[in-house]
Amino acid sequence: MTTKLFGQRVPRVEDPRLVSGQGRYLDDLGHDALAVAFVRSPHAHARITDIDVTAALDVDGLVAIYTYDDLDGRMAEPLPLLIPHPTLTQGRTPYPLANGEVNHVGEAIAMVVATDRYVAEDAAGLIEVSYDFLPPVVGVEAAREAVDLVHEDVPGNVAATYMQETGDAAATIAAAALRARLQLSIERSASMPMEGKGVHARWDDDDKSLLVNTSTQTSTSVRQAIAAKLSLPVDRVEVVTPDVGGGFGVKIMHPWPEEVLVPWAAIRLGAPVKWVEDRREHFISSAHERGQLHEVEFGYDEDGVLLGLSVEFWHDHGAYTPYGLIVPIITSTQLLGPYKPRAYRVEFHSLYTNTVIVTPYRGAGRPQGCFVMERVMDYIARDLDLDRAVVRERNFIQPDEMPYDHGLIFQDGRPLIYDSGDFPASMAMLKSLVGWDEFVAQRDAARREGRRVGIGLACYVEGTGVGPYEGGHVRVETDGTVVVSTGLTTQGQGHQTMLAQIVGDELGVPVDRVRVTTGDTRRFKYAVGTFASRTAVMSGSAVALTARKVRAKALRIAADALEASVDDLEIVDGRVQVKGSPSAQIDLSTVAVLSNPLRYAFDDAARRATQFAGRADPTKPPVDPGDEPGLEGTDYYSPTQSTFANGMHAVIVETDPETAEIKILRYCVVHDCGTVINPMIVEGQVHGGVAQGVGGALYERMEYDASGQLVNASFMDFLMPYASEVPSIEIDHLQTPSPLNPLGVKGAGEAGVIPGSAAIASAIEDAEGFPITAMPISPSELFALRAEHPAPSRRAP
Ligand code: MCN
Repeated sequence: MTTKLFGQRVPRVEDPRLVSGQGRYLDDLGHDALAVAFVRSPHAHARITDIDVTAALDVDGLVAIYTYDDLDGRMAEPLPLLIPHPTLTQGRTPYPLANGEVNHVGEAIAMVVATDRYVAEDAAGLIEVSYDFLPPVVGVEAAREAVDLVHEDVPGNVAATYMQETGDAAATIAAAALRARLQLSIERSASMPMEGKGVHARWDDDDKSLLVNTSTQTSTSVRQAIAAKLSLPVDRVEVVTPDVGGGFGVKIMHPWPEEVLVPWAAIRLGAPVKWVEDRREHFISSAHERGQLHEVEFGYDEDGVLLGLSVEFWHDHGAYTPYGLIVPIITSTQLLGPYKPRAYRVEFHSLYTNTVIVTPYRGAGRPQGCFVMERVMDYIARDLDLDRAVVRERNFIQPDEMPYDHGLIFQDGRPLIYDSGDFPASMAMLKSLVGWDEFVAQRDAARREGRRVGIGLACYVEGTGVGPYEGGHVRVETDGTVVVSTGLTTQGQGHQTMLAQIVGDELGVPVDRVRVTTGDTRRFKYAVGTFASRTAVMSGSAVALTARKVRAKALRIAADALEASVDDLEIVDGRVQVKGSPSAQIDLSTVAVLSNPLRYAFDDAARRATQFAGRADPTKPPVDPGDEPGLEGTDYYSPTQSTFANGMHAVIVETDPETAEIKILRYCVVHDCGTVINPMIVEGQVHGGVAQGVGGALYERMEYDASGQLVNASFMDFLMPYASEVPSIEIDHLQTPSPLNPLGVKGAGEAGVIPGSAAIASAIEDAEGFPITAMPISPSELFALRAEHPAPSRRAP
């Protein structure tokens, strides 16, 4: 194999198209379609007593108005609970359109279809909904108190309580020389992809088939969901995902109500129908995450070794639980990071509130868990006057302890077993990258000048590449193009490039000869989806295995044509040749013809194939008995467990002594995602993640008032970091290959975001000298904390 693409900084093949405006996003489709606008609840909790559409009926261009009463068949049932769990005994999911009650601002009540969106919005504005108000439950505290209930049949607002324990945490903590308790919280935030959700559906009445475009992370699951909800045979439904302008988790949900309502209306109306989410809808009717309150108790010894850890937390789950308990389960298991307390108990309560539902947002429960664990590490260091890095080092799982079994059950229902990683080596790299040991002198010098600077660090482990499977199809066309299809969708991660690198290496062809399709169920029907940083591991491995199959077939056919032994052949620059004797060669395109001689009359490769007359003879069977025609194959990869990536971040901040403004001076990342397929893409992924981590630490939060109104539901008020707030990011890679998959890879897509809040809290604490227990933190909150901790009482970190 001479074409070495794996591990190279191959420029992203999709970028010229995307950055020059050639991308085709959902709203670029369906200009002839009818447009949808929704009437959404302005109230957080209410009974609907009447929906009066009379005034809307006179609007010119109105086509239809639908409410719950119009829904038929399975459309009148609640949407599915996608990931059930034995403890989720009180799971609740919404109806596609509200059935008599609304449980958060933004819940859809009526769907208006019109000739264009303006008309649809005008008509929607004329629909009058009458309500009986119910008391809203907003925030974890109110949900915990349970004075009012979100769902009257769910006592205590508790959707589920789940506990896991290894060892005896209470006894271990009680027996420890030192003990402490912390209360730690993270507020709600949400992914804000540039492109919101959107659906476009066309019904072919002759064929009785439906073609749906949707901006999703999981086209195959949307297809199944639409078929089930609309009572259509699955083979009559295809879902094609166009370019997706970001997802970050929110587009995992399937089906979103709109994903079944739009196709349903397209069938009823016999016309194409489209809905594109606007930004306000994205704020109030898609999904949020992160909101959790943690009570932590721990025991440790004088060396800073964490002995026992007990965490109880309350997860703000919003009004419904369609995505199950995935987020709090991830927090509860991934909280442990690279550490190994002797005993660990975790219990969480998933609470209903009258707010938007929760789906995983990049990092998915890990930023909260990392924040908790790293606050514990910093607490121990501060209490014992030890270096914070040293305390971490004393608690690390060691490389020779891999694979490390925590004795817990992970999100995929399988044991939480770390497969690889070298935490001491990562820490050494991080300390050297950021200049950890030199920083104290710099900090003290800055202090003498009246400046407040601080350094912080945080470590995490991230389960990636969750199963159960992913597949790929690879075909060599008779013009030598290699066509790769997977069922996964792509939202900007560079999958076309990454998969082309893998297949290019396996088949000995350059990247520009490989064309990759994702998210089109007409091309590949079986897939799980793009989330949990699983594509490199799952689809990467699947297409590698597939390409190996195709390679083996190519070598077999070429060996026959060249009258050589398979073992003597190699593929170089798209040609199969005899090793050491490159003049004996055959183009892959010609091999493709030989595998399918019906192409004989049509192209150059076919003409070239005539020199290998025996195989190109149209009267001869195209393939050997047992072979399938075509130089192509399909394969699947199905791992026994997740693979665990890890990373460590260090950040230097400066806080303004007067205004409490928080500035990031440096941000350093050491990242271990096993074998790196494309370092440039991984670094891009880490950059994007860090930007979201900075946002989560310093700016982004969903501000609900007590009545359940999201008061910052626009980019005027929901602060996201600009380029000016995102520091330049220094990255080093440690590569400890995963033993679990054929490529040795671990995921990278969420890495950057996970330790943001933990590392920045640690740095602010270092600069200020008092504990930071809640994130995000704004300058005004820091200012208020300073008042609570007047300078003399502050403790030098
Ligand atoms: N990669 C690599 N070598 C590795 C691991 C990964 O080169 N050892 C590269 C791959 O080329 C892949 C990219 O990194 O293209 C991310 O790979 P992976 O970690 O497998 O993550 P996924 O492709 O499954 O993407 C999902 C992940 C998640 S969960 C969120 S959320 C997220 C993210 O990706 N959403 C994103 N990154 C995003 N990036 C963009 N632009 N938009 C989103 O919505």
